[in-house]
Amino acid sequence: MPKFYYLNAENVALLPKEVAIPSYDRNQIKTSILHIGVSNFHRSHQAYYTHELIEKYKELNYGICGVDLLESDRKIYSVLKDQDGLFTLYTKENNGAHKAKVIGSIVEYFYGPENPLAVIEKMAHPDIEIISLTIAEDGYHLNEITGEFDINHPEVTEDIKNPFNPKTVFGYLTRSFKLRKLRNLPGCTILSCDNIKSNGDTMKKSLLNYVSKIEPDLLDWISNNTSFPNTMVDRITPITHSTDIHSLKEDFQIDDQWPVVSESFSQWVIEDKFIHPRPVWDKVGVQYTNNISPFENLKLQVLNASHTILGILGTLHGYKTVYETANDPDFIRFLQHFLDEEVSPTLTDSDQDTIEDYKKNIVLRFQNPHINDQLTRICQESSAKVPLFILPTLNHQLQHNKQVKGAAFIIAAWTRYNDGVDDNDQPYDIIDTKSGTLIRTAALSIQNPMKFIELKAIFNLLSEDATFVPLYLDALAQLRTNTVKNCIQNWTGK
Ligand code: CS2
Repeated sequence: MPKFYYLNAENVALLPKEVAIPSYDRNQIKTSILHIGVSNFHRSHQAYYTHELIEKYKELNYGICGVDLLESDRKIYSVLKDQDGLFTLYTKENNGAHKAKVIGSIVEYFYGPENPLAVIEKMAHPDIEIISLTIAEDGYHLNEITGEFDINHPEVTEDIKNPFNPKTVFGYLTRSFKLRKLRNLPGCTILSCDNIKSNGDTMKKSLLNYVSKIEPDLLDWISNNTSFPNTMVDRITPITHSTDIHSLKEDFQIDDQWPVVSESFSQWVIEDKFIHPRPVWDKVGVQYTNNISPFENLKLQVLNASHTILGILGTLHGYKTVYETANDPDFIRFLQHFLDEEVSPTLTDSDQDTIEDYKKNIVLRFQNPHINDQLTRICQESSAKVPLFILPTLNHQLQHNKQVKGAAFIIAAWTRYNDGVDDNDQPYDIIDTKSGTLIRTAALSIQNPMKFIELKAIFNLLSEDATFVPLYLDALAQLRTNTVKNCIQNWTGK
């Protein structure tokens, strides 16, 4: 008997009993969801919920067709091809309990760079009722200040010039909608699953802006035949480590080239506006709502903001994981202080008990010692995350003449983070589309401390705010002469 089984359709039934495997016949599934961006997060979240729906309620009409559009996605393309779309979801709880479940909901896969026309045809196929997206914060090409679509982004202008060979999701959607219209087919629901406030509305606005430049005749069709529900998505999903691949073999006899690890917690709230009857995802834990805003605000301004803060501060200290940082009382004290004093007052659409429970719960989730969530993942693309997760709180507090000392410290720490060297003089990589500007400007701010916040493309007019500036300058001066740990100890009065 082999010690482990290579994961594919043929071998899945041979796996040991402890592994949950699909009990449904995957050949009977009709594909009605097309998902763009088959990331780890998509696999631990939307693909998981859809698998549960098929598994528990035999809803065979909800298969997923995975699609990737980026050159950098070649690996997932080849893994899913080799494994017949199957992969393992490896969940790990705080107490060490862990489970392996083979997810079977991705029944087809297309790779854009290899055959863009096939992707466009599939997106226009009448069976596809939902096109869902995880294209990450920077995939929306938003201008950080205005929050509006950046029509001059180089990738967008390329697609405008080459509409038949698109690279961006905007180019692909436009071509496929054009086909649907020409063929008199129904439209579909576009379901954004990214951590952006009003992600559906944002996608709609951006797409309409793009379409107005390239296919203005399509605008009415889109308005009448598509919908863009806003969603709140949540499940901490780190990158997969070779140790995870190894322990799945050891503990469960599964040889999976790219399993997905996640916490057991998961949440998905979706605005109830679908073009076709909505999937009954609510049977497997999804919440449909007509008021998404409180859910979005809690998630983005509390959880994602806290991640960004621990990511920046922890990296400066020399920590590598969320878990280490969240188990250090100094860092948690700083975080809690910021959440209590500066974030909670902005969450006017949630009641106090809900906010308090939420804050407690995220800290427990961050402290899970079995989720090896690297700070590099958290800090990646901070230039898109800080404006989404930290600046709304800061701006709200400033507008209401309320406390911004914590937010000023966080922005100063982000400036110091872009020096690229931690408090032990160890260098780290800054992985960001804007890394050149960030690193250069952080260096200039050693001589002229105002320089970094004068990056108007990120901070808008913050460098002119008389309340914020002195707090920021003071925090930056401290961070440049002292370790982050000492600074937060002083800061929280310890
Ligand atoms: C993280 C998220 O890097 C980040 O922005 O905060 O990926 C986070 O892990 C997920 O939103 C959790 O649901």
